Amino acid sequence: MNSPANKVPKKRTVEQEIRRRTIIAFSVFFVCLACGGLLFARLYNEPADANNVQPTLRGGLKANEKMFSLFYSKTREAKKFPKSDAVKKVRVNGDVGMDGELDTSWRLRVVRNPGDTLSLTIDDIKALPKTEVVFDFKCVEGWSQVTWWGGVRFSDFMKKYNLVQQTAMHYVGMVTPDESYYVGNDMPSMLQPQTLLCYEMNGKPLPQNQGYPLRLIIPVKYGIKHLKRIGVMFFSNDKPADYWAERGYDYFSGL
Ligand SMILES: Nc1nc2c(c(=O)[nH]1)N[C@H]1C(S)=C(S)[C@@H](COP(=O)(O)O)O[C@H]1N2
Ligand SMILES: [Mo]
Repeated sequence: MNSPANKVPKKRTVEQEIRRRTIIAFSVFFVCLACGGLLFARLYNEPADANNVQPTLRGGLKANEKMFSLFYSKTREAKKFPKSDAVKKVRVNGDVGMDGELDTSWRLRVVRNPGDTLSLTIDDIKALPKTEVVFDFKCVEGWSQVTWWGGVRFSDFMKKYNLVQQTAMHYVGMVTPDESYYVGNDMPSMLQPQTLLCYEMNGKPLPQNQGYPLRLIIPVKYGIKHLKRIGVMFFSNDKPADYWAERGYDYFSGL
């Protein structure tokens, strides 16, 4: 049974071994190439959805989104910085829905329920307790900046205006006054303590091109979600329309 003869492996010559390994390497290479080719052909020929994204790619994005929202915790905070780290010259990026200057007729319209809209002045909002955040603002384009913002915590705002019932909804939608830029954010991210209805930057009123008189600051999300110049705010269980998600970006856009 265990005779030494059985244990001696069949010896290959060096040339045989090289040939064997070469064949394996090429086989693996061609199998991978074929798989890659098939996948590419499939994606290439697949009809795009209404937002110009192939369902397979969209599926990947959805899976990612699900994974990240599973890991999301309401208490998670974006890294904090001292005010002295905040840049003086804050980059201006994105001007959709920002045409022209706003005058004093601006109001924040909050749709408490369909057909029941609250109308608030900027002084109403400034009368609420102020919170400041200094965090690293990140844009999907690949730049980031430590910036300093002031305003009322969204969660404080919801309490003060008796909107606690609405915090049970899954999403908050926001739209610019001209309705050309719009975002949807999930409620847990909105209720996170660093999320602000923001009216100050570097301790001064927001400049026009940075969202005067009121913008969203939501540090757990990429820049695309920080809507400037809020006109209307509403609550819903379905995903509100989202400008960049419609153009193929991740709806969750979490950090
Ligand atoms: N109304 C409006 N808000 C917007 C945008 C826009 O085009 N219109 N662009 C977004 C993007 S992509 C980024 S990175 C941030 C930039 O904010 P900032 O101009 O204050 O740096 O605003 C976001 N909010
Ligand atoms: Mo951005």
